[in-house]
Amino acid sequence: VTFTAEEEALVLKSWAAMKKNAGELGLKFFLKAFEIAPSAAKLFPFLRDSTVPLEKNPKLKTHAMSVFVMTCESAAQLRKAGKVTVRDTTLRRLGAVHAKYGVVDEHFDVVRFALLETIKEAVPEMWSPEMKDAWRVAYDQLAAAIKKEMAAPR
Ligand code: HEM
Ligand code: ISQ
Repeated sequence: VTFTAEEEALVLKSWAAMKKNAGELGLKFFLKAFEIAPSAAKLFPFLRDSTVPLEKNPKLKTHAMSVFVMTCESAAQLRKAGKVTVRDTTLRRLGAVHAKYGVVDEHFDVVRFALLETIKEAVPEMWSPEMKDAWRVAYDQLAAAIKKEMAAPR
């Protein structure tokens, strides 16, 4: 896919504005995803086995942030190489982890919707159709790479 410097900049500037509130952002992101697909929460072992309330879960912020960070990296890779260039070993691990926990295609749509909504609410003053599209493409390309790895015979 073609991904321009302008599209990359839209992703990176909104992330720069958001990451100061990483904790709150991470919680919102999870809550949105689980509001749409409550059953998806059960896929996360650290939530399923947890006795503390969601907002106090120490793993939540780091987990949610990795989706944001990887999507930003995806944007940079798409601009430079025209494709996602996550390291092979990282991709293998991501494919294996998501396959193991029973993640399916529909879950990726739920997470994309939650991601875009979270960003829209975090930076309403910057939000635009162009920004939404840039995040969507970066996420979809990354998701496609993970899904492909999930389906690969090992
Ligand atoms: C774990 C990223 C989509 C559910 C992870 C990890 C990362 C990650 C970095 C940690 C892997 C590790 O332990 O090495 C992403 C990205 C996604 C994505 C970038 C989309 C582009 C999804 C979707 C679901 C999901 C759609 C389903 C709702 C999980 C679960 C784990 C996980 C259940 C395991 C958590 C644990 O080990 O405690 N993901 N993920 N992910 N992800 Fe995702
Ligand atoms: C997918 N994988 C890891 C962490 C996540 C946090 C929120 C929503 C989706 C996720």
